Amino acid sequence: MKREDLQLYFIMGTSNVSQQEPLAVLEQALRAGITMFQLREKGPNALTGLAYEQFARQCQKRCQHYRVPFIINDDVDLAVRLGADGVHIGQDDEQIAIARKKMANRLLGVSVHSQEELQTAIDHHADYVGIGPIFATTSKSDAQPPCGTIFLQQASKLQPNLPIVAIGGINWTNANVVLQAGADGVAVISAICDSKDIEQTVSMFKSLSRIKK
Ligand code: TZP
Ligand code: MG
Repeated sequence: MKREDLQLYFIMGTSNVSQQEPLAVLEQALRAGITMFQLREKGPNALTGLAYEQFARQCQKRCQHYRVPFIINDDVDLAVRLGADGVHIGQDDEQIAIARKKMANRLLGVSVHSQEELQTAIDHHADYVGIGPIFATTSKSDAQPPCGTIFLQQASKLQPNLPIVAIGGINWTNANVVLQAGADGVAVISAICDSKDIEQTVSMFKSLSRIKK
């Protein structure tokens, strides 16, 4: 994968937005320059079945238009069926080995929280790993406590060739901390979903990552 694609990784599901149509939020984020998108449809009112699949296809179409990789959270079979660019799985989702096999040469991202999980992800040829929650987050109901940047720093030093994205409570005022700690980019939900000016928010994030380079 191109590690620059992790620069500003936007994650969204229909429950993350209330003021606007989810697709309108995605469209604005894409137009403003997000570099990767993950559909993460979770929560009590999450779309299921056909409605979920149709929504996923609409998101995919928009990502294709902007040539931004379209990633699906957890659902490896849907990712394969849609021909998504990749899937992102956690430690509780479909086992990494099975996901790797099903995704063939498409992207596989894995959330890791320890050296052991990091090594397992590498052994199974994950394309990138996600590390977090770095800061406190309200966007994931079962999130672990914030882990800070120590493990992120260790992982980026130990695995300089592995693309790493940091996640959890990241906004444009604290993003520098994780970029300095070695992340290739930031994955965000609320920073974009709750923004009153998505174009400006995206620009601010992107100017930070340019400073790092
Ligand atoms: N995984 C770890 S924290 C998190 C996920 C999906 C939520 C990130 O959302 P936010 O709003 O950017 O803190
Ligand atoms: Mg998961």
